[in-house]
Amino acid sequence: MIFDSANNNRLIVASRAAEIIMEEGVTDYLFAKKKAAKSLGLLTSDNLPSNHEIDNALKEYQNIFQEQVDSETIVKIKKEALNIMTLFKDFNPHLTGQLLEGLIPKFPKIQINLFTDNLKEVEYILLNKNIAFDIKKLYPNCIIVVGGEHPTALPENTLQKNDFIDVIILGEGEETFLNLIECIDKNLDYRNVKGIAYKNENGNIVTNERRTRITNIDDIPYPDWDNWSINEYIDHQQITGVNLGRGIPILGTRGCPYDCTFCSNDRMWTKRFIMRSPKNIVDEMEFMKKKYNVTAFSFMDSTFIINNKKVIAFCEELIKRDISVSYQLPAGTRCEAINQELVNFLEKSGLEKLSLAPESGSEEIRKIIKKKIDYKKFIEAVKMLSKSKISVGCFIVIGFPEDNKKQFGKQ
Ligand code: B12
Ligand code: SF4
Repeated sequence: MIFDSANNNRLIVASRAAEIIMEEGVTDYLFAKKKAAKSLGLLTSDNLPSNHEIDNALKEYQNIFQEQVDSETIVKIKKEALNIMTLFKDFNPHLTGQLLEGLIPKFPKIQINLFTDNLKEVEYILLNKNIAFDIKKLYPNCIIVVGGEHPTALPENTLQKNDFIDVIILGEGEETFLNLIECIDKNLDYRNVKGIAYKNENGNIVTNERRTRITNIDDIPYPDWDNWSINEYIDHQQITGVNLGRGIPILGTRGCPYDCTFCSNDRMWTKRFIMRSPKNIVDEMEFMKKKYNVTAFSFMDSTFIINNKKVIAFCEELIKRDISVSYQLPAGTRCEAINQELVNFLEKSGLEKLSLAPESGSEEIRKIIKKKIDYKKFIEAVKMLSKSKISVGCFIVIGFPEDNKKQFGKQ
């Protein structure tokens, strides 16, 4: 990615040091620096800011505080600043170890900016908009392409809000993105490519016809980990779920047949649920084990357990091949297909953790959001899983528009 973490950390420390100087009347810059770095857990020689950086941070604070006079606002701003600092502290920019300048020459014709919109506006502005902005500044003629569930669900909104985005890939990226690049490479008009949205010369948003879903998903090549810093990815535990060792994400299925009201799943994948063949999934696991010594897999599926028989066939394949790996389903799965036989297979095949997603303890809310969960079945599934070695988690959403104190009581 693009951020230079050492530099960011220095600025965070400078900012905190400036606060310490203001709050505690400290005059010794070195003392303030060390105290700030220590309180943020960033105490290495690389992270200590220069006096000049602290002066700048102080000036920024003073500018803000001169304009905002009441103490309530000051407290609010400071809290916000701390939130931002925490965000930076937690954000680990050495994920791929590539700086913007180093990344661009590798892709001279087209630049890719990959993001999921976030509820937190501040994170959005800092981490996403700036990246696109920086790329455009360096390479004004580049084409910025985004994809993923958010822009697919809301292409107009995404293009309207983000001047720097040129093209959105709607839905699955494999065919559409390739087609787009081929067009650009041959100097053809890419605006005819199926499955994209873009802004035309009059500023109007055009959404092209969507491509049909890829059905032969066994034929999709494995992720190209050779072109990615896989060891850094593993070391920084970028995977979702609990730490089970050297872990990477994997996908066993695409889509979900349900239609919960709050979920953008159907816009992304339609309601068609497709599972890879057990052999194909385990082939990838074995390949990753042999090539990169990966021993733990996090399934990123929207809902892995839909078809009881197919999941059992996957477990059987994994047990038969005996490749000594563990796996987890942290993204939330349906409970309808879970029975004792399946739990036994899941446990035997190395499943360590699974999450269910009832979303609410209130039957009324579940009805409103069309969760379609049979509560009795759900409780049975939790009981069966709890008796096994598999640890089970549940996703609960707090704050559906219809939620109130009474509903919370049922959580
Ligand atoms: C893993 C995951 C996470 C992990 C990511 C960790 C990691 N290192 O990967 C964590 C836990 C951090 C996470 C956090 C959040 N997540 Co999440 N997450 C997922 C999950 C389960 C899997 C993503 C994935 O790998 N999918 C598999 C790949 C193959 O699919 P894909 O990403 O859609 O990519 C395909 C296409 O979209 C396209 N494509 C995608 N990007 C791009 C980019 C380009 C340039 C191109 C050309 C194509 C392209 O090509 C791909 C292949 O076809 C999805 C659900 C799902 N099954 O997709 C939710 C999901 C993406 N998350 C979601 C949400 C809401 C969040 C949070 C906002 C939750 C919260 N309230 O905090 C945060 C946001 C974090 C952030 N900063 O953006 C929603 C997004 C909804 C939306 N409309 O945007 C999803 C869809 C779940 C859901 N159904 O509600 N998430
Ligand atoms: S079950 Fe999960 S993935 Fe499927 S529609 Fe509901 S929330 Fe979305």
